[in-house]
Amino acid sequence: MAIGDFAYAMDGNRFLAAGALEQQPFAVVGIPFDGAVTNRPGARFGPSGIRRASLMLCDGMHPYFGVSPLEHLGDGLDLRLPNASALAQVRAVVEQQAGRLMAAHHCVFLGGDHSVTLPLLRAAHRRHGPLALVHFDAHCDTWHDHFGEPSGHGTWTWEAINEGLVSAAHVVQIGLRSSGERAAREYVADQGGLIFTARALRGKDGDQLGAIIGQIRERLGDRPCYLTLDIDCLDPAFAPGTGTPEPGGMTSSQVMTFLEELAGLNMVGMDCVEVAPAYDHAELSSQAAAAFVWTYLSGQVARRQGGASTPTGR
Ligand SMILES: [Mn+2]
Repeated sequence: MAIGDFAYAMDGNRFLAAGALEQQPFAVVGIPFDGAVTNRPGARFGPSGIRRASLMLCDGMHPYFGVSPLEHLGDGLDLRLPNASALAQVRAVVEQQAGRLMAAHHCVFLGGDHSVTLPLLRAAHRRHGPLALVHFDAHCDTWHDHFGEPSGHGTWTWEAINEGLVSAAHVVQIGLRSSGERAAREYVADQGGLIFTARALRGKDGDQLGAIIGQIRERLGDRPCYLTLDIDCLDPAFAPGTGTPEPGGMTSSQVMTFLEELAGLNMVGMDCVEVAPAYDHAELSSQAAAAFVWTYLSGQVARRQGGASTPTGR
């Protein structure tokens, strides 16, 4: 079997039971790769888990945005990745294939571990220039010594800033709480970006997040913005199915509030990473991921139709 002919999770399910890509403006694409994790592997099965969990969302209007993204969406199935452990080689293939898809569609990528975000940002940067970044995560991902290796799933934010893919002052990290030395934990803030730790979000939801959301909107403005959502931003009570769980995290409803209220930003793409179904219970993590992706897509469909600032639901 030649390199590039193999995919782990081509199980025939499609996100929201969407059809082929064809002329659809929006695309969901899987990246079944978990060769750069530091703890528990399994995120290569994230795309199939999230797709399976999305099936009951397929026939409904979004209750807040008043649209159904299914009519505007195709499923590009999974990227064809080399069956390799060489991270640079896998990333080069991801960047090339994702770049082609981004040229034709507004894409949401289903990881895979978080190392895939770096080539996705490289591809998005080539189209849009230096990006704003909204980054949900328990982890800062700004380490540059990855347990003795230069790169992994915990280094991509540092690499993206230092490659100039993202504008450091326009990086926003939400939900951070893992252990780590100060230089890594505070790196984004030290470079001029914004960090809202899980501790800073405790007890706040709905309107209580208004000041933070206003600060994010004001900072990011109309700059092209990429959204990356590590499912481990959620507390393990909401998302146990992930490789590197960190107790004390965000609730599903907090994340939903951010996704709804930030839908009016100039979003150019999203990924949802680190769902590892083997550690899940009752598909909680896959269900959360599917609902987050659906909400993002609904917000972007509404925005395209001119309605993200005046949703029809409540
Ligand atoms: Mn993480």
